[in-house]
Amino acid sequence: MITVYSEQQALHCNVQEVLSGELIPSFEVAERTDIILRHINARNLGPVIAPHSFTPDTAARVHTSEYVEFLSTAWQQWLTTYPDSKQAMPYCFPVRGNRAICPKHIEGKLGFYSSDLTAALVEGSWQAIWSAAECALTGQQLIQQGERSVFSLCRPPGHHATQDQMGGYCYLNNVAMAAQAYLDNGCQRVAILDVDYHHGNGTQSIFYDRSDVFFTSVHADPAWDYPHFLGYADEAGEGEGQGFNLNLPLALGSHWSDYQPVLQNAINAISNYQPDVLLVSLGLDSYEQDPISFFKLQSDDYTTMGKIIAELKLPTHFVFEGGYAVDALGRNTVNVLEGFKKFGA
Ligand code: Q9C
Ligand code: ZN
Repeated sequence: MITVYSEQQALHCNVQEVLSGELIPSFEVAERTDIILRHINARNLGPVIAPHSFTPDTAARVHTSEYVEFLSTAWQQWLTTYPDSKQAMPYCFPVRGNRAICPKHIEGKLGFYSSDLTAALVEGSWQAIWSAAECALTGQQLIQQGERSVFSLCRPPGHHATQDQMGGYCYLNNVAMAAQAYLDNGCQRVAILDVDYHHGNGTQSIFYDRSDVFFTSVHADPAWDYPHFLGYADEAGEGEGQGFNLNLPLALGSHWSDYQPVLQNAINAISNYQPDVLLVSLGLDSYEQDPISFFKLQSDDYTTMGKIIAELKLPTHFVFEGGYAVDALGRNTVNVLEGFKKFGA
């Protein structure tokens, strides 16, 4: 299996987040992809290649062009206002009863284009964000050229990013950009399976009123964990998209024995949809030792997860999302990919 990875992604570093009332170093660190690369090489998963170049207008297929323009220029705008600052972070948001007008001041713009205080921008962020998108889009090209499976080792992750909001460590929605690119290049139907511990609220909202992308997600009950305001079981899609969104929330504390039958429901729904290609939002934060999450999956369970996904016998494009137990992240990620490779085909 080919892995697509860019060293530029490490330029998004030394970021802080607000967690439990404190400003702390972000759990979303560059070491996450380093350890995965080490395991990919040690276990001979396959070649690791750099992404091809794409122009930012590709992002405007799923994001607003104003948001993409903002992301690419926000750091410079922030520095003009706060010359010695190391990090741009929002503090004020357009909430219930507010106007949907983008302010002129950078501080207002940051809030307008954010959903929370866990997606700060630093000097190298845009280069990393765009490189991650290129990793996803290069994976899409490889699959459409005939590869049966590809791993886009994207960082920062993407599934919490909506049409025009960053949040949850996410800026551009890598998996959504890839899904749109499949459709723009001849596919009729794309399925997205999101196994990150957190609901993929950004991906869901981007495709919520469409039938050409089927989104299904197994995640922590939003009544009890992030992203808090989306991810309930009754969100089934709207308009044309009615019936093409399937949320499968699980209680905090769920083990593989709880997870596996629900994952199988998602797999059956994907099979019925008969997509041309399967995208997997591959988050490993369902692991028992994850520092910010509350499922109880063990390392061997990820091998089984890969095997279950392989049973669909679809061209499969894995896109990396969350997972913060850094020491085990390489093992767990490659377990999924190896499980897919060994038991699939
Ligand atoms: N107490 C991804 O996994 N903080 N993002 C939640 C809950 C934000 C996770 C804190 C977690 C974002 C891609
Ligand atoms: Zn997550």
